[in-house]
Parts: sequence; structure tokens; C-alpha cells
Amino acid sequence: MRFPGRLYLLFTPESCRRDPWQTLGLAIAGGVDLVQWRKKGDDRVGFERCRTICRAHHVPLIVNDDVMLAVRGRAAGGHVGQTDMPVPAARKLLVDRWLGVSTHDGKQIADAAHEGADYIGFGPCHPTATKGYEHGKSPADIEAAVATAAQHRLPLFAIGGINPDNLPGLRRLGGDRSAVSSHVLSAEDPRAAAAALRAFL
Ligand code: TZP
Ligand code: MG
Repeated sequence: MRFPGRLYLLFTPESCRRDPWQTLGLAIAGGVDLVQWRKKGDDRVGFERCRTICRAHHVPLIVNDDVMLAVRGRAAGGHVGQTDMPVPAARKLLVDRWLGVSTHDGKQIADAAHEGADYIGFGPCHPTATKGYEHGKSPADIEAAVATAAQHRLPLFAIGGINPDNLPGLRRLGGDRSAVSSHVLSAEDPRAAAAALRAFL
């Protein structure tokens, strides 16, 4: 099955300006079509509430870091970073659920492809306070990452400091999917914020 999603919301309830559940619903209404549950620590109640909203809108939910929660919680998939559970182990546990991997260079992209990832995040494309990155990738690095991912037929989500001002530039470099947190979660109007991004994707 073709991997779904163009605008991927990294959803951390604590990062929302407004009520998180209202924020999530509005973001989906604005065009978010893939959601990541991104919360440190155990919050099964919050996870289930997030899953209920995503299911009601037919939006797949991916769990960050906690592959076992993705399996036990019957999420659409799990996502691991370079220092989380190794990709082959995550692949084995997730079976036919989606597996996403955070990558930062061409080698990591190729490794993720060979180890069975269904999609990758690539970044930080721009500086972002969300993860404390002061610098983003160069246009050349982004273009090369897009080419490497395409070579491996791996959907690539540009990540890090994404906003409506810089998304057109990423599009010109070949990026056609994006993952975002602060631009939508901290917005006064999450629906409009998501729609402004989705218009480019
Ligand atoms: N990985 C690289 S940058 C980033 C992650 C999880 C944070 C993205 O959040 P924001 O607020 O859209 O920059
Ligand atoms: Mg992680």
C-alpha cells in the first residue's frame, strides 16, 4: 500500500497554545493527514483520546519512540530516531504496521531503506527551538536527501522549523511532504496554520 500523508503533525499535547484536543481536530480540518503521538512518559489516556480523534477523521496515527505502544495500542505505525530502538528490531515488532525513521544524512537514508523503513523524516531543514537546532540543512543537502530517498522509493518528510515562508523553497528542492509541530500547535488558529502549509503540498 502506498504510504499516506502529505502534512504530518507531530502532536505533543503540552506544546499546544489552545486545548490540545481542539487543536488536533482543527489541524486535521485544516489539512493534516498524518499524526504522530509525541509525548514523553506514559499517558495511555491521552494516547487513546488522540487515537479516537484520528480514527474519527480517518487519519493514520504513528507513535514516536515507543514501538511497543504502537503495537499494543493498535496504532497505524511507529517511528524511531537514530538513538531509539534499532530499525531492524522495530521492523520485526511492527510487522505490517508503518515504520518511520528520523534521518540526517544520505547514509542514514540508505540504511533506513535497507532496514525496511516505510518513510523517513529528514532534517532539521531549518533551525527550530522545538528540538534546539540552531542551524538547518543547506539547500544542497536537502536536494541530495530528496534524490537519495527517491532512489530508494522512500517517502521523505522535510522536518524542522517548517512554516509557510520556507515551505515553497523546500518544494523547489523537490520536497513534497512535510512534518511540523510548532507552526500548527502554537498557532492562534491551528486550522488556518495547517491550511496555509497544506496549500503547498
Ligand atoms: N526532528 C527534527 S526537527 C524536529 C524533529 C522532531 C522538530 C520539528 O518541530 P517544529 O516545531 O516544526 O520545528
Ligand atoms: Mg525518538
